[in-house]
Amino acid sequence: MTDLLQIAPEVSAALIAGTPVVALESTIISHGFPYPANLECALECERIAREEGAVPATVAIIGGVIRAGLSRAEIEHLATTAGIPKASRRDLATLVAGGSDGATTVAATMMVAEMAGIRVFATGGIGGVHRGAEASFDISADLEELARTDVAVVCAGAKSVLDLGLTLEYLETHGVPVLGYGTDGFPAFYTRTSGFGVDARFDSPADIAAVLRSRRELGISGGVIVANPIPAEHELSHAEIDGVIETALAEATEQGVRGKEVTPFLLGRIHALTGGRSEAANKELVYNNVRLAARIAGALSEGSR
Ligand code: PSU
Ligand code: MN
Repeated sequence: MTDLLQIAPEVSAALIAGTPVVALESTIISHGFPYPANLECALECERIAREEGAVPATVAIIGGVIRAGLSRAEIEHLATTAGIPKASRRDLATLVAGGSDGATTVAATMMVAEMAGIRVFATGGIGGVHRGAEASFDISADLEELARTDVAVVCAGAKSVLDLGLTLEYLETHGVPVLGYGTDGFPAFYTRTSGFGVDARFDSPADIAAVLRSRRELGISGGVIVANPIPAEHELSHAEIDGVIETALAEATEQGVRGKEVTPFLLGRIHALTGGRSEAANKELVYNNVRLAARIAGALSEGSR
């Protein structure tokens, strides 16, 4: 496995020393934002993790090698190269065997984080059950991964392009706790509320770390969602975003967009239709998640010393 998974020396040193590490995904770089916002976001995430005392481990596949921890040149490569495959669980081995690059989704990044021994991962929003899934069967592999893989995912909830009610039902069925950070409500990415609740509320990173520690002591495996609402000053209004999402969904149906293209298509259309306002909000919520993830990783490493 060591030849196929390369952990950057700085990441591996931190893991051995038990100091904080935060995993970051790369689908958000190659498919979540246009250039140059993607590069700016990826570099700023790494900077914030460091500022908070954690080593960032951006995950991707580079030339058929799974990597945890990238150089600046490699991040630039992911941000500027067109057509880097979106890599979820089903794609990992194919891309490795083919010597390809791949931009890892939440699902694939969780897998790599677990392989590397990284316990906390920050992203923007998770994939979920799509609206109309009763006909399309479009349920993100992120949910299945959350059911099985032992990593805490700090996110701003999920976009309402998804059916958030069904997404939460799916998580409940699979035993994935949804922990609200400073909130009783499940956030809807651009907005702080969705009308749905969380399973439990916590107001400090140490309290979330305590839950992760208890799970480990009890031998409970699988993922945990830490739902961290977008900061109020960057929130969009429900009125603004709901209309845009309806338009983007209608366009996707009209154009027959399917499979792994659905989520990137919707993100691209939302960014275009809001004239960059959603892009700015998207960046800010990701930064907010990286900050919290670093603090949770810090609290975990405090407790293990
Ligand atoms: N949601 C976002 N931004 C993203 C994604 C989801 O708001 O960039 C990406 C994540 O990498 C997530 C993936 O894991 O899309 C889910 O894709 P799918 O719905 O095809 O499983
Ligand atoms: Mn899908």
